[in-house]
Parts: sequence; structure tokens; C-alpha cells
Amino acid sequence: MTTTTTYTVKGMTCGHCVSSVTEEITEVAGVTGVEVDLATGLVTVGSDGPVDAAAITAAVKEAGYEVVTPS
Ligand SMILES: [Cu+2]
Repeated sequence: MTTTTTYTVKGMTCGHCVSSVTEEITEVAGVTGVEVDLATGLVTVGSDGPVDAAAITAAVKEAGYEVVTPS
């Protein structure tokens, strides 16, 4: 069963930003899928089990952006 969690990421402006964020989040343990909506900044993370929100925040930071509403 797949769980999805949505985050709002600040600072993405183009397709390159989207792929950077997608790439970094994909590397987080347990993540099975990442979907980014550039217009809204919404990032949906799919996983088979619970994923450490702090790890997602760190991955986004690694890409050069910021999670504004961890949920
Ligand atoms: Cu960009």
C-alpha cells in the first residue's frame, strides 16, 4: 500500500528546479515516487511506509530549496 505526503516547497521557478528537488527526494530511504507541481510548489511524496519528514526537508534543502509546510 502506498502512502502519500504533501509538502510545500518554496523557491522553485523552472523545470530544472523541479528535477533537482525530485532527484534529491527520490534518494530518501523509503520513497517510491515524487510528484512536483511547479505552479503551486506542492510536492507529493509516495512511499511504502512512513518516511522521516526531516529527511525530506533535508533533501529539499540539499537541492537548494526550502520546505515551508511540513505535513
Ligand atoms: Cu529552476
